Amino acid sequence: MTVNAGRRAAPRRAVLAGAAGLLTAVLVVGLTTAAQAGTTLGASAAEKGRFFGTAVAASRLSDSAYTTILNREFNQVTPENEMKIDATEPNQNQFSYGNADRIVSHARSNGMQVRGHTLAWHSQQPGWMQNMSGSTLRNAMLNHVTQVATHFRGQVTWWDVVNEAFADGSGGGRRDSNLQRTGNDWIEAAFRAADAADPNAQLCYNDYNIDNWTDAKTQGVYRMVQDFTSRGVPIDCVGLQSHFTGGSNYPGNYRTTLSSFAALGVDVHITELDIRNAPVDAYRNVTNDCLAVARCKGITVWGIRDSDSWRSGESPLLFNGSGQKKSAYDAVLTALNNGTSQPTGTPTTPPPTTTPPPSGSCTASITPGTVWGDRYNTSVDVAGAGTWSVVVAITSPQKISSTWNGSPTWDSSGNRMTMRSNGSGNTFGFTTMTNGNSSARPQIVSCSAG
Ligand code: G2I
Repeated sequence: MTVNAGRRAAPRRAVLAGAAGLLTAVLVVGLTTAAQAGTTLGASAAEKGRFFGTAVAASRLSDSAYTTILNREFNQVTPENEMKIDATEPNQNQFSYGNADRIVSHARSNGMQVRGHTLAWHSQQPGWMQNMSGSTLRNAMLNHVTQVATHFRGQVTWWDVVNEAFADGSGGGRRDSNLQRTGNDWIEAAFRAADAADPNAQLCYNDYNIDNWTDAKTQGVYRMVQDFTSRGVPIDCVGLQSHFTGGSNYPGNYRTTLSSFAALGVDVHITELDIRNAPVDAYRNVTNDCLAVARCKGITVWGIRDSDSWRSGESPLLFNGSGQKKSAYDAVLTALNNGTSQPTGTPTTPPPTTTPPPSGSCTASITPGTVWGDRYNTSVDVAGAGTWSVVVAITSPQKISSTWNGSPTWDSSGNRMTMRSNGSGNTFGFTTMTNGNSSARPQIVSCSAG
């Protein structure tokens, strides 16, 4: 754990120093022309020690209406497609950085930080990579990570090292892909290669549908990050893409998800925010949730105007096609201006490796135990409270057959167990009979203190 924290201490200082610089600039402006402070998304976020960014397409940099908004409102950019594998290595070992370099250059000359997106992904692979497998693919992937992270060394603040590696659905496991088939350690191998190529970049895992804390996919990513931080795999941050649509709405427990990841000792970023029809409430809630979590360092929207969006038909962004601010823009800016400040003036104090959970709640994390043919063990560690009750959901027809170090009660379906502390410490465990379903795994529903 401390290996991880120590390794990332220097880049973290660099990021905060950058934010502090922005803050200083904003404060100086504020002293001279007070009306300027907090009147744009980027300036207001910087006052709170955070970034507010957008995805940028190189093809739009020649559109002055676009760059006017970009330069005025945002202090962070993510190239929307230009750093993907098919763009940067279209032929094996022939690297192509023109469009990505144009975005980086624009960003840096306008004081914006850059998020690199993305070094390793099952999608947008060039044809030569799609046809590879095994150690040939593993080596090609690692070479790609090394080459690209080296090219942008010193220019990219954060890298989405690995993107979208977990499966949707109930299992909480990895997505099948050619990369996954090279071995389960492909993700940590990519992080180690990125770390070696650019030790000062902040290294992130990025995914969608990891917004709802009780979803199996969220829990699966959480367990991976927990495993990485405990073993010293170099990871600094988790990106929640947060593409909210009718089928994947803003969840009421979003803040719990942010704070739970943060409690693992990583920063959290909202990396690709867009919301169908741009409802004011959801945009406000997302902003407030980020501001409520000290390690939520910033928000990136996935495009500037609705017409720039990958799903423009849903009008999910903060500016309309004419570049005018929408109601959601006002809601976000107001939330930013009213929000919690980050201690940007003291950037050298490292943040704690665990963040206290919100009062009245606690954090429960699952560690898988021994698996037999017909049953398996699970243990749960509770942090943030001395006395607690944890609700665990089981997937029928699985059934919990025995428990230890806690006092269980059951709901009428038998699929939910509430485990209360009984003075035996902060770790409890149980055995689950698979009853024919060997893939489902228990999920934490909630953790309440007291
Ligand atoms: O799908 C939305 C996002 C989900 N998370 C990862 C992001 O990287 C992803 O972004 C989208 C871009 O917004 C799209 O612009 O990723 C798509 C696939 O990479 C992008 O679409 C691609 C089209 O598939 C290509 O046909 C097209 O040439 O955009 C390219 C450039 O317009």
